[in-house]
Amino acid sequence: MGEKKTVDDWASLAARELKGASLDELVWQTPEGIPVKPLYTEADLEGVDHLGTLPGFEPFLRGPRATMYTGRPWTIRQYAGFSTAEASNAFYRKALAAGQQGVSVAFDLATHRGYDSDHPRVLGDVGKAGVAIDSVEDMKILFDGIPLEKISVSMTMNGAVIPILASFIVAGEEQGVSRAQLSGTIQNDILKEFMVRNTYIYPPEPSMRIIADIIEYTAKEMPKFNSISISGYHMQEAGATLVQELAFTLADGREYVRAALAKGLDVDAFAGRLSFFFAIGMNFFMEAAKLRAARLLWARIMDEFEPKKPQSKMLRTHCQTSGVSLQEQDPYNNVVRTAFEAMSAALGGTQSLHTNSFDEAIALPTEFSARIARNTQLILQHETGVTRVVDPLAGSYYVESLTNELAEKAWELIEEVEALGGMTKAVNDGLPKRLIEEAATRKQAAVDRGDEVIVGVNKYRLETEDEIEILDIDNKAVREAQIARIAKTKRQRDPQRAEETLAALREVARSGQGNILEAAVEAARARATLGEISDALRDAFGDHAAVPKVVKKVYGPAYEGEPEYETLVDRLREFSATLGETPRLLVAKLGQDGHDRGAKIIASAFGDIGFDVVAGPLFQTPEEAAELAVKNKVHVIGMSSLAAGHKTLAPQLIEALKARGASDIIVVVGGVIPRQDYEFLREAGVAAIFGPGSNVLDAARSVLDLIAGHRRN
Ligand code: DCA
Repeated sequence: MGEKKTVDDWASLAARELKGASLDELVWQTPEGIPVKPLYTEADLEGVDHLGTLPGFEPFLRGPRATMYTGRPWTIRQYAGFSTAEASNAFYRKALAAGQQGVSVAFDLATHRGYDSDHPRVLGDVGKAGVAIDSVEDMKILFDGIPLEKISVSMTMNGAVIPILASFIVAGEEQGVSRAQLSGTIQNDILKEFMVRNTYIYPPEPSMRIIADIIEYTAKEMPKFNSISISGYHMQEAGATLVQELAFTLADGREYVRAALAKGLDVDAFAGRLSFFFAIGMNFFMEAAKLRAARLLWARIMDEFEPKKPQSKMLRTHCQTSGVSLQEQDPYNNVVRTAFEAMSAALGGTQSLHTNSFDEAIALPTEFSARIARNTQLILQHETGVTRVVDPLAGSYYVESLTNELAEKAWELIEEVEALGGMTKAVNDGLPKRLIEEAATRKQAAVDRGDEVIVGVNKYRLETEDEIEILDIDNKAVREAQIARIAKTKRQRDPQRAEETLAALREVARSGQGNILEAAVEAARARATLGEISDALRDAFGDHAAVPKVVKKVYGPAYEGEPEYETLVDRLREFSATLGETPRLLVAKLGQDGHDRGAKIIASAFGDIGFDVVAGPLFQTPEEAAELAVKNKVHVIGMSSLAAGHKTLAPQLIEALKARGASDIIVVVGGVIPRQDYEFLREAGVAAIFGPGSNVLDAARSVLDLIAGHRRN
């Protein structure tokens, strides 16, 4: 073996291998600001004080259970919801028979935002990105034949959380399962909605009360139900670094604990049923380290509330592989991406996992793609041996060091939030949103420049892409069926009872006395609809309206001095001079789709390039967007669509412009648009389409060409 070598010996050997290049060039600066070195040794663990802890014991860094997957593997919980309750029910039953272990419901955007399917604002949204639920009747169909006393159900719902949870409780009751037997999780995490996902309804303060009421109700009545799923997932999807995801999620958690304590609850009565949800992206080791760091920090945060039960300090989490890491180009690559991400989640010690289907960058999964996604987990659990040892990465110099660095960096940010007065205040001030949007814009620039390689997108791109089969939902048929069922439910109910229970709910909301969920259960039982229950709360709380803000000078500076960027900026300047004004673009978000990462990046980058950008508010109808475009005399509307509403909404927008004599305004569409829909959109009058993976500079050049061409015609 010879004499023991030192790190200095290694450095000189490495320098020889590098033939004169500096070792520093091998250091990878991650978006988190963590310099990842080419080599980690024992020396990197000096002063790391979490080493030597054991799973099942505080601070749970090595896992919440002593035996972890050796005793019971994580739950395979695929997130799904399709058009109608009938279609979704059939899908869940098949999936459960094929190895899935828990249900996870995706609702459509109309439901998320508290609108019944017959509401005029949701024409393009019903049944599109999930299942439409309007009342207990739909909920009963959704779980028909699924034994709710055995199968745990997760529901991703935040805005309309009250009517959804109330309907679930009543559906269980009418299936013969008491609320005390119901197991599962409700997302119920509103702070991150204000930050990134935007499916809120009411302003922050009453929204926090709703959460506290749900925690109170479930603590008393539903001991097996997780009252909240405190989610960082959507932050990472919106572009957050892992440190931001970690810090803001845990800071949100702390805020919810405070809200529940303020209701007079004992911390041990509810803390064991708080759960978490993280994204797992492509940074393999760092993602696993993130979950370990999360458990460490949560135990530290919970210490402050002095719980007596160890479970109250235990972070249990669901994970989902990263949606934004999926690409439209060469889509089978996504199977590979998802498999690596799933492995990382398992190495990090997740309790439950969703693996994305490879076609999810463009549409809802087909039966085929859903099967591959589910099998990815089954193969991990049964064939790789990853479940045989608890926390197998423990002791790795690199992973332990990363765990420590992530924890330290996230703690600094958590302290920054504390200094602002906690997360509700920080969210109101806009700090988290701004930091995340800056990170997203920086990442886009890195991808556009090719600094960050995405196989099949900005490198190794195929010359021709094969078409893959995707699922298309007939939104009109779903809407008609839902409208018929709403009418039937209303015909069959006792109208007076529905009215009385809604009035009682309104009173509980207004007075601040009583529990909102408890009152809503009565209304749901009387067959008040989701829209009616949401409106009763709207009467008391009002609607939240966010003012769109756009990040400036992040994209541009990332391109400083690059000829292709400078050329475009010069071209725009010259063109503006001939045009006599700066080209103006309205970035429009139509329907109930609140995913605004793409819209924000476009607004920010186009602004830096030199366009005059009007950032439209969220949730506009096509008429409202057309009105805004005419008022601002824009040359182009860039409609961003990520929730499959484009085939309904784009033609309506073009019609609305026509009706205002503004057909000269060019309409382009960007976002998650399947290639199969391009022709339809072009025929409807859309001038250009920018699908997933579009380079922003290319898009800006095309938009400029379109305006110039338009002038000449
Ligand atoms: N030995 C003994 N018991 C175990 C072990 C083990 N090694 N591992 C798990 N268990 C038990 C748990 O204690 C739990 O029972 P309990 O509820 O009575 O405590 C049961 O098995 C289920 O395990 P758990 O780890 O809680 O897994 P899930 O029920 O799947 O819950 C959780 C995961 C993250 C807590 C939950 O909030 C969830 O399912 N979230 C999903 C959110 C979601 O789908 N979002 C979609 C976007």
